[in-house]
Amino acid sequence: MAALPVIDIATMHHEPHYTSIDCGVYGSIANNLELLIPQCEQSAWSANEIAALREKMLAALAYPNGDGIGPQEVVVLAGIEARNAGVDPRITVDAGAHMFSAMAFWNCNEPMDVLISNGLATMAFALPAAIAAALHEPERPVIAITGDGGLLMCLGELLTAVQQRTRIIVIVLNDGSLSLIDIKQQQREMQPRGVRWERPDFAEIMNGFGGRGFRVSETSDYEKALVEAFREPGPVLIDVVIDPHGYPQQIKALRG
Ligand SMILES: Cc1ncc(C[n+]2csc(CCOP(=O)(O)OP(=O)(O)O)c2C)c(N)n1
Repeated sequence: MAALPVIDIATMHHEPHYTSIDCGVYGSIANNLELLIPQCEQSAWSANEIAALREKMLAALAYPNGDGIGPQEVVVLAGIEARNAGVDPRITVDAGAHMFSAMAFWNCNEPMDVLISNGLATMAFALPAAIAAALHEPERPVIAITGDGGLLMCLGELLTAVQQRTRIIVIVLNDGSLSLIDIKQQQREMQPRGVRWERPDFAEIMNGFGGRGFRVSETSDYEKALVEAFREPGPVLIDVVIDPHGYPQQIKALRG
């Protein structure tokens, strides 16, 4: 890790566990930044250097091709089909191995275009956050990107989404596992314990709640489901049976 001074800029002082702070600036972030920025030197980084670094990071995070649909493909195709449909969805992202592809490969333009529980990183965030975002701005579609474990923790909220007629698309990356924890167990050479199950059929569950559910395991079916989903006014769920084999490599690239 690089030995660099850490400046903590936050609304409130809270000692983070992942670093030690050399200097803290607390209070209104906007006001404090306004005061600080004029005192800072221009960054020595050029726009080209930043772009090259970004490309390098994305290439390192690329999800390796396998037998089925991978998480990177899930995220990238959702972006392409949104553009084809002429919409600019907000996304919400859950906690788990799927979040790395969501955060790396979704392009956004404005603050609040992507909502994630950062730091606390709680599971079962993406679906309720998507409902709240859709109620806040009903015309703008919201995509909730979640793992099957996170969705199982808040399944009843699918009914809330139906009752409230929210314009949300829940994309569940269904791998029948708490992959992030499963991988940590494997890294420690432990037996898999309490982290795997038969992949549930979330499309059936969504249909049972009165929403629209699709279950896909082929790229072409996923694309068709996305086209339908962006046409729907009410909530849709796309249950994507994914190939999780590349998660360990991706996590290694990110966390070392
Ligand atoms: C409420 C809560 N419980 C436990 C955790 C610890 N945790 C982080 S990721 C994860 C597994 C997530 O599994 P899943 O939703 O299936 O996503 P995947 O890792 O398979 O992509 C767990 C248990 C957490 N972040 N939040």
